[in-house]
Amino acid sequence: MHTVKTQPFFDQNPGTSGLRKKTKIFEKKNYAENFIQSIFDCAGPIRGKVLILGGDGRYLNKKIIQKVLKLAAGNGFSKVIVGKDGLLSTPAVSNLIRKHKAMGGIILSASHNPGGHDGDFGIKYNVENGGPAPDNLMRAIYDRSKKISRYFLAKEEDVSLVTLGIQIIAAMQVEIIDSVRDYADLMEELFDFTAIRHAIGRGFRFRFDAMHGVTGPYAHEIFERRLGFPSGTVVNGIPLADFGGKNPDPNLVYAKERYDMLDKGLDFAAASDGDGDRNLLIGKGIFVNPSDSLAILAANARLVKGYFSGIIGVARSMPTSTAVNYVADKHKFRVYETPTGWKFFSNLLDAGLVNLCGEESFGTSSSHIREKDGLWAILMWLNILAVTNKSVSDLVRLHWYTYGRNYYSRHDYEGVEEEVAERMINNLRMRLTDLRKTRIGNFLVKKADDFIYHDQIDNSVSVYQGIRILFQGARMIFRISGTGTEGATVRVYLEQYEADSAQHDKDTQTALSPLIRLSDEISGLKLSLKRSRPTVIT
Ligand code: G16
Repeated sequence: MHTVKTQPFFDQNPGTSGLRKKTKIFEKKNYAENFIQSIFDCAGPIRGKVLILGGDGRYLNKKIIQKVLKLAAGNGFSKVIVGKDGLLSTPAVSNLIRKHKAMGGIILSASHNPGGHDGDFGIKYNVENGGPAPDNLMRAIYDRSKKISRYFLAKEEDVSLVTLGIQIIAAMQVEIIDSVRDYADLMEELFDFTAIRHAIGRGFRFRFDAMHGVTGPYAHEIFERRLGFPSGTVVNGIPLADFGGKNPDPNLVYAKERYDMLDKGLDFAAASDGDGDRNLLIGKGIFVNPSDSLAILAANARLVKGYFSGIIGVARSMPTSTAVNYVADKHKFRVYETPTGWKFFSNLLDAGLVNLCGEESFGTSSSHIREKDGLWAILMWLNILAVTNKSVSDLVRLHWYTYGRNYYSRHDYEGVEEEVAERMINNLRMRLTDLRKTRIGNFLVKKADDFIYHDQIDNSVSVYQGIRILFQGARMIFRISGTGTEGATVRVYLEQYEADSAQHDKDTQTALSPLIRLSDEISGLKLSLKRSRPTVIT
């Protein structure tokens, strides 16, 4: 065991989901060690505890796994459970923490951000309930990282990540496990695989794009081996350090090929991101908006084996559309509105107040773990499609007919200078009082505020969680992303409710155009950011 002297870095401030930076920053001497030791210093007594460890396979994954193992041994863990080849999806880590009653888990991933030497890297810490570390712990870790002067290390040889079984470093066990089996077993418990097999027998055609992220091995096992979809159903299934040079981001821009694929006779196509917690869903001629997906899953959950007893409550992040609220009104369950970040759902899930959660950022999941779960969402859809024998498009349209349609879109302005972005948001914040009760064009402002979240379980308060301007049946929200690694990303979320089914076939951007114009008028966004259009529209 060695105590190694170090100097603090002052930029290890975790964002929405762990510490995310350019890969090259993580290559600086002691950079990763400092942050990991800061986690260990703050996460609670370690001696004799178990840690789960894995990542999405991106560049640096294996190297940092070896560092975490030596630091874990140096800090007194009794055992670290690691996915074979250093691979574990974010949902799989959450499941393993719960299954092994581990103290927590470290996930090496920058999620949907690009990988490779010129891309991004990230370190996330999940706590004993399997969920992302709460805000107060992340703040403590950041504070610690600014003062750190030493870390504890076992100076041992690297561990082989290929051989399943137990190895020892210092006095600590390292168990290399099959990354996929436990997670695939859990999915088989929750979903009716027989019903999905019958749909395959009826000629149902499906394609899954793993985008060279971590889900490839999971998807081959679940879709092809266990469910019996033909081989070739899973594409880009080999995890690569640079995701094949593409962004492992399953939005319509980066996964356009999947959308185009639907013309080739498929019934359903889906994709997941680098670490397997996001999902993209596409049917013939239709992209399922993540907010709509949440609402549709809530409305149909009772059709699915693991959810026969129905929805207890749903939590959605504040910017996620209110589509699920219309389902809740009809089916009499409560909707909780939380800030952006999966960590805010954990308390509600632990307290048994909700069993379904979702975010506009392509994340949906249930109480089976404490993370968003890409393959879970896709299997939930497959199960519903199989038992209803309806097409994706029919299900979505029937849903809109029953509950109304929430036209919804997010406009992202990426790579903005941080100061410029902050100034724009601050200016808007200062105008909120004046905006209240004013009429702008056809829109009467019902409410204008800066979202504050009071967690009813631990009484914590989170401020500055997004500027919201609410109208009758419409909303616009402005916030700065907490996951970017280059400058700031300004996000504008736009939503317009339409009850009349004769008006449900409009193009989303066209339907939202009055609101889009108004959002610029109110915020002066394009002028202050010096941009004529968003970088990405989803
Ligand atoms: C992370 C968080 C999500 C959040 C998303 C976007 O996802 O886990 O809860 O919605 O970032 O956050 P932001 O709008 O601040 O960029 P992931 O998949 O990147 O880990």
